[in-house]
Amino acid sequence: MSGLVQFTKSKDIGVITINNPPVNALSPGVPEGISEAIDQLLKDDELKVAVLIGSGNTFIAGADIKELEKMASGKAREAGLLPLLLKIEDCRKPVVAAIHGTALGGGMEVAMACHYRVALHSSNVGQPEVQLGIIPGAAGTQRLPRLAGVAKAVEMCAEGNPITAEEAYQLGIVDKLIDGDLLTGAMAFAREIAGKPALKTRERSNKLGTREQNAPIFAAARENVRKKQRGRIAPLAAIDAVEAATKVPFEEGCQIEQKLFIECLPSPQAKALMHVFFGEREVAKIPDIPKATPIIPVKTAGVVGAGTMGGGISMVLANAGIPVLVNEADQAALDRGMGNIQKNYANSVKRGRFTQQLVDERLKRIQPTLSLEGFANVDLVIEAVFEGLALKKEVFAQLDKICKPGAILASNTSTLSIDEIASATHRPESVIGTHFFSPANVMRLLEIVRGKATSKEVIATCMEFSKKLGKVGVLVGNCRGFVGNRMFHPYVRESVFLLEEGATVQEVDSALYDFGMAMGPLAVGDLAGLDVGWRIRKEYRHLEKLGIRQPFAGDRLCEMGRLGQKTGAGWYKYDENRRAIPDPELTALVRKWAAEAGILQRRISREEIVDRCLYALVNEGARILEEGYALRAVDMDIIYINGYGFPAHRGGPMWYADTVGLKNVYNRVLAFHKQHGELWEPAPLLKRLAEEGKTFVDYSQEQRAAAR
Ligand code: T1G
Ligand code: NAD
Repeated sequence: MSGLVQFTKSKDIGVITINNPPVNALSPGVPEGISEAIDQLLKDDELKVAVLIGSGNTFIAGADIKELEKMASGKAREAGLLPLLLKIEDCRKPVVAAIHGTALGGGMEVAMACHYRVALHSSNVGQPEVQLGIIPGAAGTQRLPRLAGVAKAVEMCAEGNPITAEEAYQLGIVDKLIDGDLLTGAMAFAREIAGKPALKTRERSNKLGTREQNAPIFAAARENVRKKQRGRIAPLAAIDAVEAATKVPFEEGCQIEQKLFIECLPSPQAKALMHVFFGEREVAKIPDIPKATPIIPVKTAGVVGAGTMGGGISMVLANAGIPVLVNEADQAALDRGMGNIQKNYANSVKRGRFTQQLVDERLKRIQPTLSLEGFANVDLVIEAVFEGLALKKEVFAQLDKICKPGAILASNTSTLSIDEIASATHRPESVIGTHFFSPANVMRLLEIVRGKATSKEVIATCMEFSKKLGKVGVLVGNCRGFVGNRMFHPYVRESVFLLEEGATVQEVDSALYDFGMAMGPLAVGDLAGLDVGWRIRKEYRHLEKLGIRQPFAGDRLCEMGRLGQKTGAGWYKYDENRRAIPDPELTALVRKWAAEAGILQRRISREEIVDRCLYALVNEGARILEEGYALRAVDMDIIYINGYGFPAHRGGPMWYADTVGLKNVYNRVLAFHKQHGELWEPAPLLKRLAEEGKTFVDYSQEQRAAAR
């Protein structure tokens, strides 16, 4: 038997152990090993029953996604798991799946083909395939409704979120919850059921419901997918497959599932989502920072400034169990900040997200203070005062005097230089940027900004800490706007140019919304406040080259007091519930301004809107990548998906450009360059890769190889 699966005997129980670290994925050799173990179980007359268990931290986390990627691009073929699962299910000696960690995807499917399932309380089970752009491929959509009932099976297969062992037990997926040692508990259970007939999941039908009962369940599930997973194909395919389980016999249902699985696997969405899966893990790897780099323990924290961001950041810390001191400039601001935090938590209780007790515990961890004295003992400080260099330097100089040696001093600045801020201290090695996104307690992205003196320990700690906070930390270099906002700037610029050239607000926003963005760029501007960009533009106006077109309509809006949602009007008008209302008068006004400025008005296609906005972003991305401010193209993809509402099923902006073909992107950029001038100067890296027929992924791989 391969080293990936071991078969041992313990009196009359055969123990099949999967040993394929780190997550016991069903890589080549594992299914074969299980199959051989079943043969041995059947051959050996002493054995009455078997336990199937995973070694290490988990049961089976599913198919090997690296293999799926190869299959998706036609580089590998696999027989599939279905024959193995039938073999397990048809085995006349019962097989008990013993679950700890996670039983996901193919792992869940193996467990459901076993005759019984026992699980540790701490474990989770699920069919997460849709999150990879595919559907269960080994009868998960057929066996799960037979165990869990149709409604829950549809939800699990279409949304992909795992459930706890506790819930799985309530639903009948798991037969027994185990306290203490899993193998001991599983063997005791196996002995209890040893003489009994082996139950076959595929022969159960009492939970499959009637057509009348099921029709509204499927209709609601489809509607839900259209709303919450806009543009994705796999969730709808998963629903079709579960529906088949309720209408046709098991074997036929499996064929329908296979057909849908094979359609999803090579789809651009599946390739993009698998890229995102590995990308989210890759961003944690920093080439010059070894895994063994010491981590600074962060047990307590301080936040300076309790405004929009400081308040949200304090909640993020408290939610992760860290006691936080929150400092403000004066009592009124402190009361306002604490009031907002309390209001936010109260809303989560109202919406049923948290219990009152949980919120009380969290609130207790947030201590308001007007003095920085208490900051002498904290391990980490996050500064979130107004965006102004002089003020930030003053705050850091104070922190330098007060904080203990080794404390991490972080700034939430979105535009200022971390090196400049660090220069106000005598310990620039302890200074770093932690750029949270608004609302900080909701958005998953954390840009971690490395200054030129920031120590490896401080970087490693912040990367690790981001996970504890439930964020995806992406390390970026210290350039203006860092990575996310630097790319966002030309994207927004083009959206305003398009208005000035004759597109309407809705045309611009709906083209990008339909592409898959969570919101159109103009609606985002209204949400964030148009004055943010206005102020930055005014501050940096002296750096603008003369004779180069700049968008002006946004600034005019600000001059009129239309700052966005907060003033009831920006690009849109807003009703008292902050619902956006199109404003034809504004369109007319922009057209008038444009005519006065001599800008030709024309009809603009949706395709041009998408290309102008996204290729401006990608062109800047190519510059950032070549300058080394982002480590890899995929880092920018992860930034955009988690911080800017870019659709994950398109893989992020750089991956999207790769899929369009860099030659095509480059040609379009060249055409815009000709038409619109200097701002569209193609990035040298984009030009080079286009000419060499390569992708951004190729470039990142070459960079990695060269660094070795
Ligand atoms: N295949 C290959 N590699 C995997 C993997 C998998 N299924 N799961 C994890 N890894 C790698 C991961 O890239 C990382 O590598 C390391 O393991 C640790 O992961 C037939 C078609 C299990 C909850 O979608 O959700 O079954 O970065 O950092 O936080 O119907 O990994 O160290 O080199 O995430 O402890 C369905 C995906 C597949 C589960 C563990 N299964 N995995 O989380 O560690 S499709 C999934 C996870 C399928 C069938 C179908 C999580 C985890 P490296 P990690 P973690
Ligand atoms: P804000 O105006 O809402 O809050 C700033 C707070 O800092 C105010 O409550 C103010 O009273 C307080 N403050 C000012 N001086 C202080 C001092 N000396 N000591 C203690 N407190 C002081 O601003 P914000 O939107 O929370 O932004 C804070 C920082 O986060 C800025 O650097 C900003 O660029 C950055 N940022 C903002 C966003 C966003 O969307 N708002 C997103 C990412 C980053």
